[in-house]
Amino acid sequence: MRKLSMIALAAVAFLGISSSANASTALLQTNDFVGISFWLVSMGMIAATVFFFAERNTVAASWRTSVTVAGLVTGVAFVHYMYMREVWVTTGDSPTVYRYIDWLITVPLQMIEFYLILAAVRKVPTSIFWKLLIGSIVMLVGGYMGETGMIEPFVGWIIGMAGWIYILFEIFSGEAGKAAGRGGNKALSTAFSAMRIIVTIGWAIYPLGYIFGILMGTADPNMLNIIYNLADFINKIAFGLVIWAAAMSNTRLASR
Ligand SMILES: *C/C=C(C)/C=C/C=C(C)/C=C/C1=C(C)CCCC1(C)C
Repeated sequence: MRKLSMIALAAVAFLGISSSANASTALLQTNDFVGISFWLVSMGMIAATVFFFAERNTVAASWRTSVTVAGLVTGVAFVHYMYMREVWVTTGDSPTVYRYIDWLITVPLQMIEFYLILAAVRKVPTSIFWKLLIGSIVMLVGGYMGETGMIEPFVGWIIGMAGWIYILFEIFSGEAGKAAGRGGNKALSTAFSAMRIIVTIGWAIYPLGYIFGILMGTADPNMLNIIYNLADFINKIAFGLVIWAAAMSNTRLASR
């Protein structure tokens, strides 16, 4: 297992080196603050990925998958950030396709996390995951169609909001919320409520980015990307750290 995670680490590091080697065509300018934010978030993502994979073996077996998935989220995002920065620095356009492909992979992975942390401590139906997945897809397809002009941007925003509100309903008062509310495990309820706060407050940054970057007057790619980058930094790294912290405290309790 140790060996496997070292191989994963080496692969991620190699990807990072090879994609930054391609960047020689366009250099980051000192006043390109959006471009700088792409860099900062990329480095945060790779650091978090290495951290989660290195830590996965130190937590109790039932939490390992959750920590692995946290590392996959930041790892997938890291690779996309290298490409997104490239698009931004060379063209000054929003890397919309890469952004949404990244979300299409990482948001469902995070929805799996809700299921996994529940499943780490009790028996729960998989329908919890499927419902959250459907909400995510509606949210992202709405946003993508609106941002790319396939449909009226405001209509896309409304569809996206509907998907997000459905997810919130599920994790607060739907099946997932009820399963978490059954109590009994301190680390689980702490992690679940922290993840809930992230999906409520942290995720609210995205529709705001859409309002400021797409819906208000003329579209502003600077505003859009700086807000999305900040949101990704919080919602991927902090989300993973919350899971890791719960895993650690549960592991310590179990070994006492
Ligand atoms: C790691 C990436 C994450 C957690 C991305 C989350 C994205 C959202 C919560 C996006 C939400 C949107 C709305 C709620 C309405 C407008 C369209 C979106 C897609 C920006």
